Amino acid sequence: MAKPVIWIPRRLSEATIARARRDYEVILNEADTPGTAEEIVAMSARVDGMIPCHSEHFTADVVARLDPRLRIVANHSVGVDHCDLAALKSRGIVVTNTPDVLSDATAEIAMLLMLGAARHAVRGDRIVRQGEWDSWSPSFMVGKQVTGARLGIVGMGRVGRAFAQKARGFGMEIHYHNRSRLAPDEEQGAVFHDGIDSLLEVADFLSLHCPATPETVDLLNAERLARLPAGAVVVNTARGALIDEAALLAAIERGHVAAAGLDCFKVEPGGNPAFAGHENIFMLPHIGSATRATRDAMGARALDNLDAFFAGREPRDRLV
Ligand code: 8YV
Repeated sequence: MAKPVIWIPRRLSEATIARARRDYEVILNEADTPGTAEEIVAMSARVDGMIPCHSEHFTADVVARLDPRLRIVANHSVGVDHCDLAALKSRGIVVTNTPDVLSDATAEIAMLLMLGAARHAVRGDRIVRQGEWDSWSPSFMVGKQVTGARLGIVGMGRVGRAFAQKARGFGMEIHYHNRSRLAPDEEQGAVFHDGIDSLLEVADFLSLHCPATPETVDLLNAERLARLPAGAVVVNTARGALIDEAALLAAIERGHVAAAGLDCFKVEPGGNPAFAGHENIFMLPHIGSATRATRDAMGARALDNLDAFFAGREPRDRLV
């Protein structure tokens, strides 16, 4: 039987590409450029499945124009805000994602951002690197201590829980808000807040781990930022859409928020140039899941989902 044809628009890990080529007829975008709407639509007439990243946008308009040949979108991502799931469902296209396998890598980046923001990593690195480190004093670059502080987590899914686990190693007092309260064995002593406002009031450090949906856009707005304790640190490894960036900038500029660690932005790639002048904003270019082991695991999970689908089984991570 002929192998199904799949499109891989981005350069996934070598192990992923090798396994894909073994089991499928692969069309790979060697240029590794984000798939445009026109490319997605054109490819849909040539392939049975796709393994897109969050850089390929399946908007309602794109989905309406897809060729009926395309039967499955097996995302290489846990977040699916780049996909109009309702539109894909109405076209009968199966959609999967890659949960679990990226939780630790993303939690590591949240930890890096939290520590780096709290302890002046940007300025410290710059002055040493640029030869501007010409004095030292006990009052020099004094930061905010993480150990023992209160950590507020918004979204206690897999990544939120992985981050909480790492933060326990720093003796942090964990508070969280989630749609539903976790079971005690998952909570592990974390304090549940059934509303976000009471969580914000105790969050010396606040880390966002919820998906971007129409309900969570600008979740962290001016009013909510004002609820944080003075000198709080904000961390975002989830999606840029969750933060009103102008409000965050204003809170940083007036010192109410002491620092921020951001791996995602409203505009990607690129980020927010207005943040660049503030060394207490520690920024990374959306690399939460970018470790070799995790990229291999994400690729394997996406291929497992495709394999199940083409074998007539239910893909493990089917969303619609
Ligand atoms: C990925 C992500 O790097 O999985 C997600 O939702 O945001 C990132 O970890 C990216 O989506 C890879 O396709």
